[in-house]
Amino acid sequence: MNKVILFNPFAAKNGYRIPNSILQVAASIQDNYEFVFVDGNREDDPWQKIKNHLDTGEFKFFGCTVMPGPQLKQAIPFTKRIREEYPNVVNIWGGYFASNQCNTALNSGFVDFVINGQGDYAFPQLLDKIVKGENNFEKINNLIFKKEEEIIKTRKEFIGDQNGLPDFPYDKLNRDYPLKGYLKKTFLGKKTAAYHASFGCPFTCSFCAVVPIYNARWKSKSAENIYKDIKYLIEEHGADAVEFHDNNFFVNEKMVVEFSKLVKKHNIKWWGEGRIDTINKYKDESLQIMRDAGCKMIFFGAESSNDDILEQMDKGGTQTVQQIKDFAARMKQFDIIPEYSFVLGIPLETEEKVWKQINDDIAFIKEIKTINPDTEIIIYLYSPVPTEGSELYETVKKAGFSFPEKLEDWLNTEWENFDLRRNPLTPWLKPYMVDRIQGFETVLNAHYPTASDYKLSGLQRKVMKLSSSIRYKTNIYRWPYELKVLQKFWLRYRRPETEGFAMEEV
Ligand code: B12
Ligand code: SF4
Repeated sequence: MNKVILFNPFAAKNGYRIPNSILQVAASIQDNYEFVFVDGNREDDPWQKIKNHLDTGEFKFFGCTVMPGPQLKQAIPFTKRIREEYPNVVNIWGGYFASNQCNTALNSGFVDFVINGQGDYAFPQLLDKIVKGENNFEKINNLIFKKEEEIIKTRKEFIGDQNGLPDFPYDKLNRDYPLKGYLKKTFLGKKTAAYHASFGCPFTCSFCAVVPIYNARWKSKSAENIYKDIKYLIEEHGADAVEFHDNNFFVNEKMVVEFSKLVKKHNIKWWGEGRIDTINKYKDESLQIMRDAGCKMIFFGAESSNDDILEQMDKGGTQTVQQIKDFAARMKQFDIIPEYSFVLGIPLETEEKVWKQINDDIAFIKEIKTINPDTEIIIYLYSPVPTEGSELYETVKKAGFSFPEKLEDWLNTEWENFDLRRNPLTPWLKPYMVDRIQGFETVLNAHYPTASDYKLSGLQRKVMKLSSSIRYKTNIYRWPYELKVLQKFWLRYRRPETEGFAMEEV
C-alpha cells in the first residue's frame, strides 16, 4: 500500500494553528493517494499515533513539515526512528528548515528527499515516480536528494498560478482533527483561523529566510478565491477572525481592497504581515476600506533606526527611518495598529559601533512609542539566516560563526534558543549587549503590555505600567527581576514573537 502520513510536528503549546503547510501539500495528492494527518500539536503521544499507522503496513511515505526551532524536537527523532524501525518507509521533508538546511538534513541518512520551496507539483510527482519504481528524480523541479555521495538540487520552479491549485481538504482535516480545535480565542476574535494566501515576497532583505527560497517572486490567490475559503471557515466553522500567515499579504493593493470589500459584511477582524514602504503608498481610501472590513493590526519589519543599516539589510532605498516614524502616525489616523519588529545586535565593524547601534535603536523604539503609543514592538536578536551557501552565511562564518554540521546537533538547547532568536551565538554580540536588549524588552513589555494578550486585565496593565515607570523613564534596564517575576507568575506573560498571539480553545 502507498498511503501517506503528513506530519506537523509540535510547534507551540500556547496556540497552534491550522497546519496550512501539510493541508496544502495534502491538496496536491488528495486525488491519487490515501493520506492521514498527524498533528503533533493535537496529540499527547504523536509517535504512538504515527507508529499505529505504520504498523498497519499500509503506509509507504512519511511527509514532514519542518521550520526551525521546536518543530525539530519531533521531526528529527521521529524521522530517525522511522528509518530504524520501518526501513521501507520513504521520509520526505519540506518547509523552511528543510529547504535552508538541506545538506545537513540529507547527510543525516534518514531524510531521503527534501522539497525545496513549494511542494504542490514536486510532491505528487515524487510519489508517482517512487511508486512506479523510477529513479530519475532529476526531472522533478524543487527537489533535493542524494545520489551516491552527491547532493542534487533540481531546477527551481515558482508556482505563480495560485488560483490553479486544488482546493484545501478542510473536510479531511476536520475528520482527523476537528477544525473547531484550531479556531481559538485571540485578541482578534473568539474563533481565529489561520490562512495563507500567497507565496514568496518581492523583496530581498538580506537576513530573511524567504529570499533564498523564492528569489524575490511573489504571487497570491485572487481576492475571490481567498474570500471563498474565508467564507467557508466563517460559515461552516464559525470563524470570526483571521490571521493571514503570508510573508507579505499586502503586496497588491487592488487585491487587498477587493478582498476587504468582499469580507466586510461578515464583520470579522484580521491581521497580516506587510512592508511599511508598500502600505505607505496605499491610498487613504484603501486604508479606510481595510479598517472598515476588520483589518485590526499589521505586522511590519521596521528593523532599525539607522538608514545605512536599512540599506545594508536591503530594506533601504525605499524604507527610511523618517518613513517608519511618519507611518506609525499615519496608521493611528486609521486606527490600524502597526506591529513593528526590530532586529537588534547586527554585526558592525567594531564593538563600540554594535553597542551604540543597540542604544540608538532603543531610543528610537521609545520615540515611536511617543508618536503612536499603540504601536506594538517586537524585538529580535539578529541571527544569520540558516541558509547553507548564502553570501551572508559566508560572511558570518568569517566572523567565527557556523551552523551545526549534524542534524541532531540542532536539538541542543543553545541552537533551539538561537532559532527562537533568544540567544544568537554570534561572536560580535557580547553578553552585556544581550543583557541590555533583553532588559529593555522586559521593561518595555511591562510599560506597554501587548494589546494582543487579551487575557491581561486593566488592573494588571496599570500595575505593570507603574512598576516599570522609573526604569522606562531613566533608561535603567539592568536586572529587571521584579518585572520578570510579575510577568511570569502573575501575568503568565507570553511572547507573541515566538508563539504567535495568545490563544485559547473555546
Ligand atoms: C504559522 C507559522 C508559525 C507558527 C507554527 C504553526 C504550526 N506549524 O503549527 C508559530 C507561530 C508557532 C511559528 C513559530 C515560529 N516560527 Co514560524 N512561521 C509560520 C508561518 C507564518 C506560516 C507557515 C505556514 O503555515 N505556511 C503556509 C504553507 C502553505 O506554506 P509552506 O509552509 O511554505 O509550505 C509549502 C512548502 O514549503 C512545502 N512544504 C512545507 N512543508 C512540507 C511538507 C511536505 C511533506 C512537503 C512535501 C512539502 C512541504 O510545500 C508547501 C506548499 O507549497 C511562516 C511564514 C510563511 N509565510 O510560511 C513562518 C516561518 C516558517 N517561521 C519562522 C520562524 C523562524 C519561526 C520561529 C522558529 C522563530 C520566530 N521567532 O518566529 C518560531 C518558533 C517555532 C515554533 N514554536 O515552532 C520562519 C522560518 C525562517 C527560517 N529561518 O527558516 C518563517 C518562514 C517566518 C519568517 N519569514 O521568518 N511559526
Ligand atoms: S519584506 Fe519581509 S518577507 Fe519580504 S524579504 Fe523582507 S523580511 Fe523577508
